[in-house]
Amino acid sequence: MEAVGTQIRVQSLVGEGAVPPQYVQPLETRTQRVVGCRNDNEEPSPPVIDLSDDGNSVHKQLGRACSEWGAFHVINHGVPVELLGEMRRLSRSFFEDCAMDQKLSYACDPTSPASEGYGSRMLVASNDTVLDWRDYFDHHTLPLSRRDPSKWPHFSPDYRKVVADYSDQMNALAEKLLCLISESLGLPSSCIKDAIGEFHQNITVSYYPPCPQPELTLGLQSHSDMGGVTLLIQDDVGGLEVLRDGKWVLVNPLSDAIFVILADQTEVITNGQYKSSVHRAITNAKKARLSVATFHDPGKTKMVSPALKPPKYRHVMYGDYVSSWYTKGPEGKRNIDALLLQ
Ligand SMILES: O=C(O)CCC(=O)C(=O)O
Repeated sequence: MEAVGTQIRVQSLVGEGAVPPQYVQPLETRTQRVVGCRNDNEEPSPPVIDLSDDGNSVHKQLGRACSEWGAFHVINHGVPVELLGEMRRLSRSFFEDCAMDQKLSYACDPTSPASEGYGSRMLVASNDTVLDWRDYFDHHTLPLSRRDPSKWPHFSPDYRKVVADYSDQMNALAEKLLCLISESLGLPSSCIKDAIGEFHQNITVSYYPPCPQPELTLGLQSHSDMGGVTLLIQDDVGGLEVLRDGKWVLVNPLSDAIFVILADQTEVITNGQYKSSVHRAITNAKKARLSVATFHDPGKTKMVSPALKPPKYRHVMYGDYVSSWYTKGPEGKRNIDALLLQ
C-alpha cells in the first residue's frame, strides 16, 4: 500500500479482498444499479447533438438539452477523433504502465485543493469524508501562464505534446459551445463566454481501478462542477451517471463523442434557465475505467452574476465560491443553492 502523507492511492489497494471502511458509502448514497455499466435504453439517455447540423436546428436541440438535462453528447465537434484516442491511450498508460514510485514523483500537494499532479482525494479539509474509489492526475493547462508541462508525466515523449494539443482543442470547442448556448437563449453569442472571462482550464484524468465491492463504493461522489462548462471523454467501460428528475441515468460511452456538462456558473449566468448537471461515477468489479474531464472555469477574482433580469442568484466572486465548495464538500447542489435569492 503506497501513501504520500496521509494519501493512499486506490490502485495500491487492488487485490485486497474487501473495501477498507473509509471507502464505504452510507446506505443512502450507494448505487442501486445491479446490472452492468451500460444503459440499454430501458431508461432515457442524454441527447446526442450533431454540431454539423444547420444553425437553427442545433440551437433548438441545445436549448432542449440544456434545460432538460444540463448535459449532452456532441458529435462532429471538430476535435480530431485520433486526438481523443491518443489522450485516452497515453493517460491510461501513465496509470497502468508506470511504476508507483515513478507516478509518485508527480504527486499533488495533499494539503491544497485542486493542486496539480497525481492524487486520490478531492477534498483535503475533512477527515470524515467517505473517500472516492478513484486516483487522478490533474493538469493546469490554461491560461498559458499556468501551463508548465514539466509538471506532467514524461514516460512517453508524446504525452506532454498530446496534453497541450488536447487543451487547445478543448478550449476552442468550449468557446464555440458557450456561443451556441448563449444564442439558444436569444443572448448575444459572447454573453456567457464574456461572463466567465478568460478560461482557467484544468484537465483531470480519472482512473477507477476495479473494486471488489462496487455496491458499497462510488468512484466519484455526486457533485455538480463549479465553473463554466466541462468537456468529458471516457473509455468504453461505462460508469458515469447523471441525475435527472431524482433518478440516476447511466451515460453510455460513445467513443467519438464528447460529453458536455454544464457547470454552476453557467446556471448562475443563465439565471437558472439552464441548470448545472449533478453527476457521479460508479465502480465495477471487473475492469479499470478511465475518463478525461476538461474544466473551463472563471479566474478566482472574476465576479459572476446573472445575465438576465430579474436576477434569481446573487453575484459571487468565483474564488469565494470555490473555497466554500472545498470547505463544505460537493454534496449535490448545496453550494449553488446557497446563491439563490429569496
Ligand atoms: O469519470 C467520470 O465520468 C466523471 C468525472 C467527473 O465528474 C469529474 O472529474 O468531475
